[in-house]
Amino acid sequence: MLGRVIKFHNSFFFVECEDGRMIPCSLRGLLKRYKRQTIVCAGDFVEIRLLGDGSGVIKRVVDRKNLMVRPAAANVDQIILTFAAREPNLHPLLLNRFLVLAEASDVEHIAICINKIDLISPHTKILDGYERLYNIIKTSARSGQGIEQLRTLVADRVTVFTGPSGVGKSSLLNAIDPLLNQTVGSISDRIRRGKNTTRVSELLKFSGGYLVDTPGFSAVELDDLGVDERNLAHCFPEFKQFAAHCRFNPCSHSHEPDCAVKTAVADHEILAERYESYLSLLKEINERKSKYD
Ligand SMILES: Nc1nc2c(ncn2[C@@H]2O[C@H](COP(=O)(O)OP(=O)(O)OP(=O)(O)O)[C@@H](O)[C@H]2O)c(=O)[nH]1
Ligand SMILES: [Mg+2]
Ligand SMILES: [Zn+2]
Repeated sequence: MLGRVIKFHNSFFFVECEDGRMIPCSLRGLLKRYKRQTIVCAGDFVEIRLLGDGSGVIKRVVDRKNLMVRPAAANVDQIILTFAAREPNLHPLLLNRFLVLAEASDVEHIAICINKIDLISPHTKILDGYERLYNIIKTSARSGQGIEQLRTLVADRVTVFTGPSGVGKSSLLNAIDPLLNQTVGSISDRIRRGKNTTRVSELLKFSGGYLVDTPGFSAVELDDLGVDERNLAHCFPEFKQFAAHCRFNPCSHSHEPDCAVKTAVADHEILAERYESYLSLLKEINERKSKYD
């Protein structure tokens, strides 16, 4: 029988089957040997065998369209990168780091959601210039602003909400559909426990698709996710049309002469802030590399 892994909980993978049943499944011995959770993760399509006691065994994982490593989720259609306008403040370098992670995961649709828009004045400019690069939605889980737009965007897709802790991902899911009932944490809860409010990734049914709430995280090493000095530039889609005209190939767009990307930055065709984030991430990757070489 075929089904889709909805969540991992109490050492069982919960598989939603074609007939609508939810079957707790364990891994077959062969798969278990790998002992790595990404062998099977939320979003995977799997073939299962039913056992007499109502549980099942996962026999095979169907080839994935894509795999997000952090948080682990497979066959994702869309990432909505969520930040807060304030509390916590929005840092462009952190935003660009998350964008690189999103670009590296091979997911077709990437959007940016700026939540807690109720905390700033309507005239405050935020992510000026980014609207040419990504779809940006301004929301408030508190006032309801932008929520209808979010509902439209997530219909019929598997959408993963990522972003730092405390920006309001769980609150947004509840605003989209109160029945989803995700736990929302106050900042003080979070400091007291030193942990995220949301702990596990789970696919939640909504409007022909699924929403995935995820625990916020801050720092991830880019090279752990396979982003190195050669492919970092590919995670900045707006560099592409210029990179073809650099004198050197490959060009790291940092120290080389006649670099068309640097020219585009000087001509304001590429946002200076994006290029600065690129250089910081490149430096970080190279420093880590020389440390381990
Ligand atoms: N003012 C305001 N506060 C909000 C808004 N959305 C969420 N909050 C508050 O922000 C805090 C964190 O919200 P959560 O939804 O738990 O944040 P999260 O991103 O899910 O956090 P993690 O699960 O730890 O990753 C809570 O106190 C919410 O009430 C909003 O639109 N405006
Ligand atoms: Mg949460
Ligand atoms: Zn270049």
